[in-house]
Amino acid sequence: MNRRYLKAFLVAISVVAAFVILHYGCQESKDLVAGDEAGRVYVAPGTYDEFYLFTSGGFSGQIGVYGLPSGRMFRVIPVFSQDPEKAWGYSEESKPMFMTSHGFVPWDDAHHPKLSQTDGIADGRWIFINGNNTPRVARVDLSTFKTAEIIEIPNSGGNHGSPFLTENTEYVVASTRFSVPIPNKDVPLNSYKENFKGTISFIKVDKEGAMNVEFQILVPGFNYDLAHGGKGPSHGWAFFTSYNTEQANTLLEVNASQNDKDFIAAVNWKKAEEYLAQGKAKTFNTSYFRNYFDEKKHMGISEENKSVKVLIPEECPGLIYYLPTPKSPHGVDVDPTGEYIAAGGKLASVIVVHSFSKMIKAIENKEFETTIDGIPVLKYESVIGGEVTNPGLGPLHTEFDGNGYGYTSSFISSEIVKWKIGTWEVVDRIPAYYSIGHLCIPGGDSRKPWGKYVIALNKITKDRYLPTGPELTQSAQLIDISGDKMKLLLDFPTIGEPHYAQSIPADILMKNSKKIYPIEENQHPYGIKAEKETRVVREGNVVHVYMSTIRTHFAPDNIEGIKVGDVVYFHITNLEQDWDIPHGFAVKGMQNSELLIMPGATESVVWTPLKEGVYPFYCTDFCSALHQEMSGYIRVSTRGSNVAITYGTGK
Ligand code: RUQ
Ligand code: CUA
Repeated sequence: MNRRYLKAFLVAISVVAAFVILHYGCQESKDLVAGDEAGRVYVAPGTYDEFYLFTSGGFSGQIGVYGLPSGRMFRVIPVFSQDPEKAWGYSEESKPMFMTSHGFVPWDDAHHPKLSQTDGIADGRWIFINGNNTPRVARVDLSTFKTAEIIEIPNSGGNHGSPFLTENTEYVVASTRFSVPIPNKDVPLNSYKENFKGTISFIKVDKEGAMNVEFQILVPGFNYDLAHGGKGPSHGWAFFTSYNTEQANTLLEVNASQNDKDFIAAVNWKKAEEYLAQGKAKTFNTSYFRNYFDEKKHMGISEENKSVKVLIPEECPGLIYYLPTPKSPHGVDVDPTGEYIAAGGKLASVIVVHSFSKMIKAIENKEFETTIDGIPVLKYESVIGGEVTNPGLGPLHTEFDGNGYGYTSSFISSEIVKWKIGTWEVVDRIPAYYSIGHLCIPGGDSRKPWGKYVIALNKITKDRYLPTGPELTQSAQLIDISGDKMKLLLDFPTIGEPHYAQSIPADILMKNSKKIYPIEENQHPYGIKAEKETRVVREGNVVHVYMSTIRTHFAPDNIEGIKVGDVVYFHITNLEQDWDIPHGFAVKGMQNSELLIMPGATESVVWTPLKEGVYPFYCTDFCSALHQEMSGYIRVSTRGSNVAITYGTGK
């Protein structure tokens, strides 16, 4: 072999070797790194050491996914807000998920993630979360970590008390934060007392997870704040806090803090089902959207609903009762046995714990103080199970450890207070840095808490982190609760403002995690199954590009014949069938986000070129050694040009 050939041969060999090492070697180490990053310690089922933590993004509208005990963030799941990283709300397929009766609403304020449950225990199928501002509930599929459905709530002025569940995820419940005229109409604001009403909604969830607003209950015009479903003996009931029973419509900080007690509404939803079956519900005309993502078509689908069934308490005795509760209550939390219902009175000096069995007796004995709009108000002394004294200032939320203790967050005194169920004595307290809102124990609102940790979800961090301009990070704190004394283990920052969070053993979710979308199941109307099906089709001034990606090229990667003002749809199918090999797509000057297409999926993005010229496009996800080569060109000609459509790769 002469030297020139030898050299060429060696170069060829090393290119191939480098390709093989980078291409496959890289993938291997990527898997390893992913394992390390999770701080993963494999444990036998039942003895859980590792958890997922799902935090609400608050004003970011999304869900943050963290590992525990590391506190490291793995992912942001886009829900109510557009996310250009994942083209959520930018791709043609995801846009329908943002449809509401107010049009396309690309943001919301998300407060309460809630894991689906079976027999009162988190089962790992889905996580629900509320949109507080434009009343909505979303369902995220935990096999894909992707938003699968968003349903709007009609006749609601804001969806804070949501999305809490009944024991077997029969219903997601929701209550209106702000009362409004129902149906909504143009009235003077000072006609609040006569015109404004609240609603409590029960959203049915079917086996596949599909949601439907089954019925609503029309309630007095208070502010409804939080909720929880009953469990065990109290299964069949759901509990909702209210404040502003003064019915003020201005300067609520003063005017809604007058009454000594507001109410927890206890709703007997089994009774509601009977009334529905008897045809007692009124049909209200309204408009609300249900949007769901079809995993086979890879397509969001939007439907408008035009009516909802409404029950009126006056016509439905036994449907709903009020439990007097001091003072502007916020959280309402049911203990693992289902007997105790703890209320966090923002301005109260005690944590009030109602007894479910006493409530049932009081109802049987008609121990009523009064009746409001057909809703009997039970006597406080008749329903009270106990009071935790000295709970700190501003008690908000309670979670349980399954060993007989409640843990309550106190916002003003910025601490977690641990108390014993039954004796109501405070046994421990730990400061939170700073201004704790919600708190979360893995399974801590279920029938079987996993315990081990409590996570404090803090509003303010002051001096705990490096400054980042006018706004500082929000944070969570991990606290060990396995011993008698709570022990602070770790601070970690969170995305957006964490309101509530939910946590579940990692093993339960890991085994269901989806790795790819099988290409043979891809039913996207613009999807393709193989590279030979790629094509560019002109229909007037609309151009459909059926494109494929696979390491490491696009097909087609050269396109000519596009004209200024064309509406160009890129429908890109990722033909990969390997885990964790998405490809990205971005065009210079495209007035849109990138696409990030999962293995086996099809996604579309629309572009209207405004100027003639040549436009590069490329893959945005570093997918392999030759990722930088994964690119192409589009030639855009003037509107009147007669350049024909041509396309290809490697021609
Ligand atoms: S809230 S900090 Cu929006 Cu659940 Cu209580
Ligand atoms: Cu495909 Cu980078």
